[in-house]
Amino acid sequence: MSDEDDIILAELDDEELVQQMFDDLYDGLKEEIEEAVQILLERGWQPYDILTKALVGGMTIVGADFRDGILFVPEVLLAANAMKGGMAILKPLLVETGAPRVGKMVIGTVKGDIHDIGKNLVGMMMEGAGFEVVDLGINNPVESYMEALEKEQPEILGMSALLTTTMPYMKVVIDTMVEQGVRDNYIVLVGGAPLNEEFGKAIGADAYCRDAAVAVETAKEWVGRMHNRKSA
Ligand code: B12
Repeated sequence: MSDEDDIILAELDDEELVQQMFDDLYDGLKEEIEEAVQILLERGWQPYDILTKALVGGMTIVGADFRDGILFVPEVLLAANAMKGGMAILKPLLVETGAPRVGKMVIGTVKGDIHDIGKNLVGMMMEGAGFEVVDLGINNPVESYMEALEKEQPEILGMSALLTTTMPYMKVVIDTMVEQGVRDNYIVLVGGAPLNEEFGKAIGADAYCRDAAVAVETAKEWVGRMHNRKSA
């Protein structure tokens, strides 16, 4: 094509390419995002840096314009789809092979909520750190969590919520765990943009994690403590 807008990604320097990825993510251009991710990998970028600097960075811009009514659901879905394309390339690279199993996590987005990008990112990073991850997907009622805990016997339960209207559902799950006498058998980690530490404490979670990197650190710390407690 001789279109003057037709940019050749491989000819951009790193900074320009990341800027272009912000634009392409904004426009929901999955193939371009995938190509750019490959280029950055070839240039020696760490998968985690591509994820956080280019993909999450771009999604932050999308998020701001969605909030301000400049973008609408269909556009954001396309952006999310483009982001997932990039994440799919990075996933096997973030998931180290042969890493000793550190623990197991069941993770899912709560009932009424279909946001899953953040949850998927946490799952990927946890796998990369050597955890086995069982992903329950989106829109999970309390029953799915309880069944999965019983069946999978993980050390950790992770819940994600992106809406102020769905985040209180995390408490429904924790209260049910308490009622059934199993709360103390698990480490409960919660996350999602509208949450904060105070909310995590108020609903009885063990920790709120603001991002996937903190989730990994927190999970390792708590699993270490749990094992020490069991062997004491
Ligand atoms: C993408 C998106 C969508 C996409 C979701 C696609 C998908 N597959 O996920 C679509 C278009 C479907 C969507 C729909 C809606 N959305 Co929306 N969406 C977003 C957006 C722009 C980005 C979210 C995202 O993916 N962020 C990137 C990831 C990487 O970040 P993250 O999710 O926060 O996750 C990180 C941390 O929070 C943490 N974390 C997350 N989960 C967990 C779990 C655990 C266990 C741990 C430890 C950590 C952790 O780690 C993650 C990685 O670092 C946000 C804006 C925003 N600022 O968040 C709005 C936003 C969340 N959406 C919003 C709204 C209102 C909606 C709709 C109701 C819109 C509508 N009118 O229909 C619907 C709701 C549908 C539903 N029932 O769930 C509002 C919520 C406002 C509120 N106060 O509740 C927001 C804040 C936008 C806004 N400002 O208005 N949305």
